[in-house]
Amino acid sequence: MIELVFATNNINKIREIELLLPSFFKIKRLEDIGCTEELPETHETIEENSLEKAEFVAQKYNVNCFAEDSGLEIDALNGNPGVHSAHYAGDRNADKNMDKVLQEMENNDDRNANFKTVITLIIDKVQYQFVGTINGKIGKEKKGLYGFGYDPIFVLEDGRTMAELMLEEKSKISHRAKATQQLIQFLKENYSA
Ligand code: ITT
Repeated sequence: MIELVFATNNINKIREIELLLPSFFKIKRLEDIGCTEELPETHETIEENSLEKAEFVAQKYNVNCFAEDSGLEIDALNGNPGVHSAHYAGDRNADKNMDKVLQEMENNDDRNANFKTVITLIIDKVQYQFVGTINGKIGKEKKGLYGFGYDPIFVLEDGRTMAELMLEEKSKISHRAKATQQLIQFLKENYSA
C-alpha cells in the first residue's frame, strides 16, 4: 500500500483521479493532514507551479505527495490562458473565464487548443513529473453539463465537448488521465511490493 497526499483544493481533480487509482494506493486529502491553506502558484509555467505546490506540501507537512497544475492552451492566443487558466477573467469563475476566451476567439479561424496537466510526485524527497495533453478545438459556444472549468467550450475530435462526457468517460481520456496513468505506472514499477 502506498500512501500519498494529493495536494489540491480542487474537488473535481480529486474525483477524476480517484476513479483511476488502483487499490494499492491510499490517497489522503489536504484536510486529512490539517492543511487548509491555498497552495502557492507564483510561477509563469504549469511545470513550475506544479512543482511549487508539491514542494510546499511535502516540505511543510513532511509527507510523500503529488500535486498537479493544469490549463487550457490556445494556439491563436499564444498559449493563453495556460498557466493563468484558473483566474483568467480575474477571479475563480469558470463562466467568466469561458466568456473571456469566447470573446477573444470571436473572429479567429484557428481554433486549435490543448489541455495540459503536469503532475509532480515527491516521494522519499525525490521529485518526478508526468505530463498529459489532449488536443481539441475551441467551440463557438458553451455546450454540456459535466466536468468543470473550460470543459463546455473544449471540442473533442468526435465533435462533443469535454462537458458532454460523464465523469467516467472524461477520467479515462483526458489530459489528467494521461498524466495519472504515467504516475500509476511509475509507482507500480518502483513502489508496489
Ligand atoms: P489546485 O491548484 O488546488 O490543484 P486549481 O483549481 O487552482 O486547484 P490549477 O491551478 O491547476 O488548479 O488551475 C487549473 C484551471 O485550469 C482550472 O481552474 C480550470 O479553469 C482549468 N482546467 C484544468 N483542468 C481542466 C479540465 O479538466 N477541464 C476544464 N478546465 C480545466
